[in-house]
Amino acid sequence: MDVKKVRKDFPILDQKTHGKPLVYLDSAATSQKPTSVIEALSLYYETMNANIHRGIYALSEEATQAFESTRKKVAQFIGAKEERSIVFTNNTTEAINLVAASWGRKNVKAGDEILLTQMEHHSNIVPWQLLAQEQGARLKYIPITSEGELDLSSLDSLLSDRTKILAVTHMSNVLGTINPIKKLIAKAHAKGILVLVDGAQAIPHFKIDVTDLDCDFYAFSAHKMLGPTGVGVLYGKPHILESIPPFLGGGEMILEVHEEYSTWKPLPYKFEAGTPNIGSVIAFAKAIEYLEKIGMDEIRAHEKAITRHALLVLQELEGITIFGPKDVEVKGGVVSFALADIHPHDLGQLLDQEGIAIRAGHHCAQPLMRVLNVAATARASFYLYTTIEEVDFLAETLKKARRYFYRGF
Ligand code: 7TS
Repeated sequence: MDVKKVRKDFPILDQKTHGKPLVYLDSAATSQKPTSVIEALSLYYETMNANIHRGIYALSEEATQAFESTRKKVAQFIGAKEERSIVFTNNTTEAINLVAASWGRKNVKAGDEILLTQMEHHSNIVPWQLLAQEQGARLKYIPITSEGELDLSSLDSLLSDRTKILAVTHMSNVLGTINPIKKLIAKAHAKGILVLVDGAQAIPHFKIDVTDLDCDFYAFSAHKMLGPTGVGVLYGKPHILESIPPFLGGGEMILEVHEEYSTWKPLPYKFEAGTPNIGSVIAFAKAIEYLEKIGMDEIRAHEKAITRHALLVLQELEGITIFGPKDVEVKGGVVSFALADIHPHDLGQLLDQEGIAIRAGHHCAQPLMRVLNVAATARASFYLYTTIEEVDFLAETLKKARRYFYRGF
């Protein structure tokens, strides 16, 4: 993979911020977009804009076809056997809310348990809390080790007779930990427990095959994998999706509406109420094409090299604490850290002055922050366009920041 060549496809990376070249180290929040995606979005509005699934004219047919061809591409990309198992949502958050509301209300009752982990994003906690409060169910959490990996020593008892679902992130957005999802799924299934995987941080960075994993649900967002904002995907096993009620009601998802009741369209349309984000779904196909052209294994190898280098140079800084695993075999391109007692927000601001964009805060993982015993962390996250030079510049600038805070120069 030629990073210099890749970077030419991302026009925003040429930009200056505060007069300095932009060093974008916040891809875990959202990735940048290649020209092919940006152009597809504007081409849609220039040449194809029409509502879908209803027009009988050519323009609408064309838009419908393009929209549905993205569904096919998504299914192929994640190894789903059937296109009807791919539901478009607005984002990962909505995909998880769909499962918690539609599957949850039907299957989770008073006294039942929902198993999460201590490293979940709020998107994979709050929907379950809403469900648990409504149904009188209980939330339990798989703890983490001091290295930031899941502590599976008590898994057998946590997967209890009352557990209905295990909802777990494939990769932590704070620690970078890549969880042993396949093993967790097998363990849960052996006890008849369903598994939802929050794949928001995984699918942009390495090859996923939902059929091989045998997960029941897999949720992710297009905007973290080179696609536009406003598009998410819920993969669900068709027989499970068939068995649960719609999430949102309205146009596009019905067969017939009577005064007192309605009937639903078949999958996946039952779960796609209202006009979707048509142009962005269509442009999302170009993001997948881009990832496939480079190759997910190449992307993973590049990010491993970048992360290994980042761990090496950051660990040399006096007073640094790095949260999460140090072994890139179980860690993606996310490095959270604290530098002495400098507040992460101050660090973020100082880095911004030098053109470096990192994230500082609780990263929508407040329960994890409590486990780590910090209010916030600074976080650098990488993608296929990140260079070794950028990581070196981050380390150098952090060194400067430390001097500035402690010696005033
Ligand atoms: N799950 C994980 C693991 C995430 O990292 C995020 C977003 C979400 C769910 C929610 O995705 P959304 O597209 O629905 O918003 N994570 C981050 C982040 O780390 N910084 O900003 C957003």
